[in-house]
Amino acid sequence: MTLKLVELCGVDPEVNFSPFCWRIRMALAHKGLDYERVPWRYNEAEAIKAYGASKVPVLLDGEKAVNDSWKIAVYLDEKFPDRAPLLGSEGALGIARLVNNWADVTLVLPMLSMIAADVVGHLGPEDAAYFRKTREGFLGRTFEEARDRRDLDVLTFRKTTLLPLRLTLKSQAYVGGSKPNYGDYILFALFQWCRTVSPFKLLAPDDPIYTWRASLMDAFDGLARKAAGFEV
Ligand SMILES: N[C@@H](CCC(=O)N[C@@H](CS)C(=O)NCC(=O)O)C(=O)O
Repeated sequence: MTLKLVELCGVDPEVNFSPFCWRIRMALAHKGLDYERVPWRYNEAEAIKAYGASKVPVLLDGEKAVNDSWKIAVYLDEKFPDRAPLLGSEGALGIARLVNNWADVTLVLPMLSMIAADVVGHLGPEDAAYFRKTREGFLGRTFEEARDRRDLDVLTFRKTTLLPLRLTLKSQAYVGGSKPNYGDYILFALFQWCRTVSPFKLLAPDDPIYTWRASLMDAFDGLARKAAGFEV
């Protein structure tokens, strides 16, 4: 039975601009699993209700539906134990959970603030209105206000917010050590989300994080690099 991944897209189904969906695209590639991509847009809430979901990604495995990217990653390791582990030992899973929470609590919002204005042009009118209303609520400012301050915001983001990742990559090639694991995909997916919809340069080329991102863009035969997006 072919796996299916319900994933967020713009008017163009190739524009997949969800950090959470990109985590799972990288995870499925890591495990070498084939799957069918099912495009989903914000105005199709009904379509995923049947799976007990209000957000994507949703992974469909025959009759079973798994939603929430973290739960999907854990499910993939449990269901396909003979394929390359995403999380590995109990200890690795515990640390990856910390990375997942760090990403969601500390990184998503500042990144959204810097790229939100660029998302709107990729959406149909109904989704654009919904996206603006909900995300301006999260940000506490309009997209235009956010865009106007992003050249300053990015300096703090690079220097301070990303420092834990930079320090880690100074000692090891990947979050997973010598090879990438799900910890890398959690964080990489955030950068891939941004480059899918925005030409804004979140990283300076002399940053070890830039090199790490480039390496993951090339992984799996350039899955992420070949996807719709900007050169950043
Ligand atoms: N914790 C969830 C978050 C998923 C999430 O927020 N997905 C967004 C797309 S990036 C969504 O589906 N939002 C629907 C909406 O805002 O109505 C996960 O890791 O999968």
